[in-house]
Parts: sequence; structure tokens; C-alpha cells
Amino acid sequence: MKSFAAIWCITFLCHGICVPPNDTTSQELSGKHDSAAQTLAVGDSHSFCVDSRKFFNATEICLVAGDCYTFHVAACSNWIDLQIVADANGWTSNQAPFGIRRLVHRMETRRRCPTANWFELVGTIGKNECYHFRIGCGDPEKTYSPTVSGPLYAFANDVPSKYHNNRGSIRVTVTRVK
Ligand SMILES: [Ca+2]
Repeated sequence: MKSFAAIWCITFLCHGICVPPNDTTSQELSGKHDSAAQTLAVGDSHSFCVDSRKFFNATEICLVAGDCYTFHVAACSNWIDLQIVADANGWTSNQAPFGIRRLVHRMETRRRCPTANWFELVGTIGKNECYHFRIGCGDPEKTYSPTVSGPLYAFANDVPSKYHNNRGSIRVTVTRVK
């Protein structure tokens, strides 16, 4: 337990930085590597993999402000945060080993998306830390409508300096419903 706690006790100096687009009034965000990204027609779906070790997983899809989307994660999909196995809903600080639970609680505000669980699947519009939205395991009854247009990225929610101890990928399907 000591070694496990020691790993978690490493200081976290690299926080997520909110980098707004140059023109915050713009309703469209560009993605440097997403010139080939496509938009979806109503009823169309697109599947992509989210690697828990990657800071930004490109999806080759652009979401459009005002359109509505649902997300679905394949059943039994799991990934691993150091030693904790979780699905796309992630894990909570209360599930951390007792000896480090208080420390893990204190670190919650350092997660890239502080309101989401540890290792919860999170989406964002554009390669920045400003437009996060929670996906989790997805819910066909719950739609997401972005306020800006731009390339969709996804990631496992973690503190920025702790992606090296992540393992596993999760497959996600996004569908435009409106
Ligand atoms: Ca981690």
C-alpha cells in the first residue's frame, strides 16, 4: 500500500490550462489536425476508440452548435487507472484504497474536468480545456447539444500529469439525433 500511496503522492504541477479560441465570439473552433473531420447527418453514427493514455483522442468528427447527439459505449468496456478497473463512468474517490482516500479527494479539483469522476469518459470541442462535457457510459435518452462547432475529442478524465499509468481503450459511438 505504501508504494501505491507513494505513486499517488507525486506532486501535480501541470494543471489543465483553459486556452480559449482567439475569437471567443466565434461559434466555430478549428482543429489543427482535423481538416478531414466530417459532420454527421441526422440519423448518422460514427464510432471511434478512446485510448486512456492519450490527452486528446481525435474522432474525425465535427460537432455542430445546436445539433443534438447521443453517445453509446460498448457494454463491458473497461479501462485501468493504475490499479483501479473502471468502465466509462469512471470511479469515485470513495473507491480509492483507504490509505490514500483523503489524498485522492483533495486531488479532485486537479482533474481536467473536476466535476466528472476519475476516469470518466469526457468529450471536448477543439483541442482545449474549455468545452468539456461528460459522456460516461452514454445514455440514449440523454442528448448533448454543443454551444460551439468544432472537432470532437475525447479522453479519460485524470490529472494532467497522470496519463502514463493508464491502460486500455473504450469504443464509443456518437449519433446525431437532431
Ligand atoms: Ca492515471
